[in-house]
Amino acid sequence: MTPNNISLTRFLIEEQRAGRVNAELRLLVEVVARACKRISIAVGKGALGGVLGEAGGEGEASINVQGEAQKKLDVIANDVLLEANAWGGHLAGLASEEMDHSMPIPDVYPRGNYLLLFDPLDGSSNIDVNVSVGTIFSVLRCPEGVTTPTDEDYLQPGTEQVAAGYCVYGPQTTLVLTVGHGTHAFTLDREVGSFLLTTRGMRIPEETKEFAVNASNQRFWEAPMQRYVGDLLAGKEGPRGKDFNMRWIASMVADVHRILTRGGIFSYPLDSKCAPKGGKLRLLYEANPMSLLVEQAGGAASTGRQRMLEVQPTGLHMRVPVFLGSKAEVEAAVSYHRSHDAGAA
Ligand code: AHM
Ligand code: MG
Repeated sequence: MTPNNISLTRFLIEEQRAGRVNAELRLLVEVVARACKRISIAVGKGALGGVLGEAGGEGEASINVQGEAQKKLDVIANDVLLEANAWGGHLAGLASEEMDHSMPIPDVYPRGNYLLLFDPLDGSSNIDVNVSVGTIFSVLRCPEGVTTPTDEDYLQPGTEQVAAGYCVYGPQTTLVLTVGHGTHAFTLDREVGSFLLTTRGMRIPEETKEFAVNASNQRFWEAPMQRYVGDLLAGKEGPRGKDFNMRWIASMVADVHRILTRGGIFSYPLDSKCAPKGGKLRLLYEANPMSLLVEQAGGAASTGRQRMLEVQPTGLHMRVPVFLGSKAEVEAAVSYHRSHDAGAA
């Protein structure tokens, strides 16, 4: 039950009255939320909708700009978001994890002042096994005087985001949103078809006893990460003096949703396999929007060496190491990197 029956629409109108969003940004968020409802329906149909498996014809997998085989639902979710956002007049352009380059809004439609970036279906390796996946999005201002934005116009640090969010398609479909004034969760009422506010002002506990990492990469990690996780695993008897629990869903959206709900630290560190690319996760489509949501809920986000939101992007598909979640634990992970680097220097 929602305490006040506040729909996303009403929430945004109240934010607009309070001067925290303008009409254009309100429309933008509503359009993204509507697209997420459509994606949620497609994900929910699974095998019945013929949407499972890889995109492309028999024997010819469709490969995206990341060099990864696309799932059918990756392509469907991308198309839904492109189609929904093209015509409303609120955007100047869009960029997607699934597309080589950004796309200006077609000339036939009016262009607005915002840029929308998204990972249409994050964690898509989980689709076929019926585990939660999600959509992540980030909103930037189109630079002053630019009418036809190109890739360079999207290379803004995360501090410039005016809104960010994700929608997790799990047992419930939940949209988590920030417009820079707290992080709020809305659950999809499937009978009514609208998102209802279920948590206003999410807060991540500062301390935690839970960490998330793909431990199968352990032998490829850098020395400070080896030491950090070694100390977590040593538990009560080790230098941290407490036992830690571990969780790894392999869907960033689902792992971050757990952390926003009950605390924890999420990490995808640098390892020798992903080092040539800079990391595994993408700065603009994954790390930045999640970092803004986490900071707005009282948590912290870092590459291990720098506050995530201050990283200057050098490319649309730039990758970074990621540590985010409960503030004290992120600071602990950062301190292992700091002392390692100081020793090395
Ligand atoms: P994707 O955008 O191609 O789905 O990849 C991102 C996902 C994250 O959701 C998740 O945290 C990570 O990749 C899982 O990686 P791994 O399979 O190495 O554990
Ligand atoms: Mg992703």
